[in-house]
Amino acid sequence: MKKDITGTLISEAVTDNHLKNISEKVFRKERITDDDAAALFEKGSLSFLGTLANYIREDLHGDKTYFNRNFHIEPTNVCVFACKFCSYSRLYAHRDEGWELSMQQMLDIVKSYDNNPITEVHIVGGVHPKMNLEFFCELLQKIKQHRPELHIKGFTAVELDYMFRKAKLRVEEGMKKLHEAGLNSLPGGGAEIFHPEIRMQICNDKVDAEGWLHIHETAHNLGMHTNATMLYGHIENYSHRIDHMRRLRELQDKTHGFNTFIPLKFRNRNNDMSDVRESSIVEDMKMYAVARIYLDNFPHLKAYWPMLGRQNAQLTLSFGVNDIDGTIDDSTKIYSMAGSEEQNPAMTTEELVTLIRQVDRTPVERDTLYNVIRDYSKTDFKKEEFNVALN
Ligand code: V47
Ligand code: SF4
Repeated sequence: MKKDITGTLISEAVTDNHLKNISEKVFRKERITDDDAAALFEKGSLSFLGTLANYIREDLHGDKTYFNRNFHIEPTNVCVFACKFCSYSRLYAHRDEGWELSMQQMLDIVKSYDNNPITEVHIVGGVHPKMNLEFFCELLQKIKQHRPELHIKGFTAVELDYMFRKAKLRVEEGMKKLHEAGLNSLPGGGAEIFHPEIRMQICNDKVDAEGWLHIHETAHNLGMHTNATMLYGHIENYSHRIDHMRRLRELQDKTHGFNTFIPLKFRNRNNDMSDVRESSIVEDMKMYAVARIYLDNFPHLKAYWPMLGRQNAQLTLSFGVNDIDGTIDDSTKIYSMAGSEEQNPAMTTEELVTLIRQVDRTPVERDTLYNVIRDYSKTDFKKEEFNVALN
């Protein structure tokens, strides 16, 4: 019923034939082409894109908006690479300005959550020349010995590529070792923009698109799930974004191993691209909406609230997003150092629930693999239980 009304309204309101065709494809649940995606970016109004993306989102998930309880460990910000957009890393030569956590310090962080019902630890950091595969296998084993049920989502394809090359192992061998040591899934970082025209200019010395995709495919073949990101809103154009999403959609057709796509808005403070203007909120919402429409085989679209800010994260829930990541804590520095308003990105479960309810969506706590931990639409939930002021 809802589909008919929305579909008819859209068809009547849109005068451009190409956009009209795209909307009809969406309501027929047909895949859109790269040309269609370009037309959406170039000609689609915000309200048109929002309507299509929200239609898909509600068809897949209704009002449900997922979050999880997680914490981050950032082992180091010392990095052998020098990505131009990165505000966070310090080169090895300047390691005295950075940090390096010892195995014990990282285990102490894990232990500090002993009485906390978190379900996931997210481990990601710079590429330190001395933190190798063996070190991380031992870390994973020790975390699992201490808390076997904790899901470990760790290491970008950039960190993994370097670790495996240093250990002189094929990706398949290295990944198997980490999986056996306790690694459950991979985060989506390091993807940036796959197209070489842009990748060469912003991060020419780290793993390329083919390497990134091969690492994720290998993880999928081992039965692991992974996420995918795209760093947008800098020097790339729409065709680069579409190329990036096309490569992801093709791999997903093959493996079905991706859980979530996470567009990451470029922030321009304290890095070598500070002269590049940040995208507007309108552009951000368009990005989320086109991603939701184009990536028809990705079950979830995530807005990472520490990067966007809380109110903008609320807005994304009308542009295709059905996940706003987790409670996190104040240990993640990658965005605060790049100029995000969230200098101490921590939200309690109560605050996350309130944030989602404020825009009339239903909060659902999930684990990393989207199994439901608690559905806040159920009758055991008392509204007064969570009524937290958010600023
Ligand atoms: O790959 C670095 C990005 C990523 C900047 O999988 C920047 O659940 C904007 O991938 N402006 C790492 N972005 C973080 C990441 C991530 C985050 C949250 C959840 C998940 C997940 C993954 O951060 C890097 C890079 O694309 N980044 N600097 C910057 N100045
Ligand atoms: Fe290193 Fe990652 Fe920063 Fe690039 S984005 S410099 S790989 S920490």
